Amino acid sequence: MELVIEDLLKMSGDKELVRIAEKVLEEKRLTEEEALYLYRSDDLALVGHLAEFVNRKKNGMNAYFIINRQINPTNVCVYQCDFCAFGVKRSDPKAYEMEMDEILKKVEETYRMGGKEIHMVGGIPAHWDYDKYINIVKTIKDHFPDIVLKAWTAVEIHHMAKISKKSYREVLQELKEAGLDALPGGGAEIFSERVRKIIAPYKANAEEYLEVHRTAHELGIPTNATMLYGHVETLEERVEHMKRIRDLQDETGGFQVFIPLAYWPEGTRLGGTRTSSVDDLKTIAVSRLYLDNFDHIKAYWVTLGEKVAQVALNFGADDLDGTIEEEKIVHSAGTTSAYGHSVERLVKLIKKAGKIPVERDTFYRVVRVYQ
Ligand code: V47
Ligand code: SF4
Repeated sequence: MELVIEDLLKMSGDKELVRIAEKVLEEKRLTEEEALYLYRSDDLALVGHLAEFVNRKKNGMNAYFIINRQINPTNVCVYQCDFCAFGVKRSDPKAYEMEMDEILKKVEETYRMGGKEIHMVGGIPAHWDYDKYINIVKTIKDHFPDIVLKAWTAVEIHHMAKISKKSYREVLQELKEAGLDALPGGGAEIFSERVRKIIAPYKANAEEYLEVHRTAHELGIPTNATMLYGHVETLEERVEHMKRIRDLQDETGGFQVFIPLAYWPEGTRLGGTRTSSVDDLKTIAVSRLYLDNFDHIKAYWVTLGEKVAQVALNFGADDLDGTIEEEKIVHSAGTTSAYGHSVERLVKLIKKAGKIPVERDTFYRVVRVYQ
């Protein structure tokens, strides 16, 4: 790998790119300007090789996946973010709310299949009270104490704090006592105030998102971080977003994985076009290179598509997420990926990428290696 990078460096006529590459090889931290330079570079092969070089130092040839299920208990949402085709008003014919029995049935199916994780997030319905969120967590964990519950985004936690007049700490502590194990990374979008005003003016802002995650880390609840890219943001705003996440990770070390989410425009009020594969791969690579304090970068197959996600495993990513079963959020916005994948399919995707498939749990502990 180093030999290939050396050849690519020799062929590159770009002195600044070569300087940054040498910095990466010496394991030095990149500045925001350098991350931006990599983003703007046309030398996708070199940027990708550098990211993969760093990834292999951290994860060897392992590529992770998990047997999990996404459950979205409701799509009713007061916020109506312009990039989202999932959240609808309560009066919308597409609006739904799951009963507790339905949620438990889905958890049970996953549990019987050997599933390790339930990833549960939804819209923000104005008529749900605080106890409802706590009860959903408690009921799932009372019935299935072994399943790991990664539930409610920072946006939902912020909302719970608002309606219950409790602090983030109190809400997270009560959820933890009810059985919550981890927080997913959703709701981050892009932290820039300019962008948030356009795409998501009403929900928790950057400071609130980061404060929820900081508090969760302090309480020993691990969390994930995301970035929704490819809509109205600039490359500078993407790097600024990653900087705020890297800074918090320096402070707490509580993030497990960074997940770039490619924007899908269909059926959204914001509209726009899909990201290119080059942009997707560069975003994976730059996040691997810039976020030197993250062990894991997820190539989320739902937004990237199976093929780009598979290639991303050679551009710095080491995780595909999981079997998922029934993804609804990005499917509402037109993704052409499957709703879920079998273990066999994920194992094959990873093997064909030249990597070793490793089934993991939510905390990246190894469950099974598929040699
Ligand atoms: O916050 C909404 C995104 C997120 C669209 O933590 C869209 O392991 C693309 O965060 N096009 C929720 N994306 C999903 C999420 C997630 C997914 C997988 C794993 C984890 C994890 C977290 O979905 C939202 C938003 O950023 N989203 N609309 C759209 N039109
Ligand atoms: Fe609601 Fe989340 Fe969709 Fe925004 S992104 S409308 S908060 S479901």
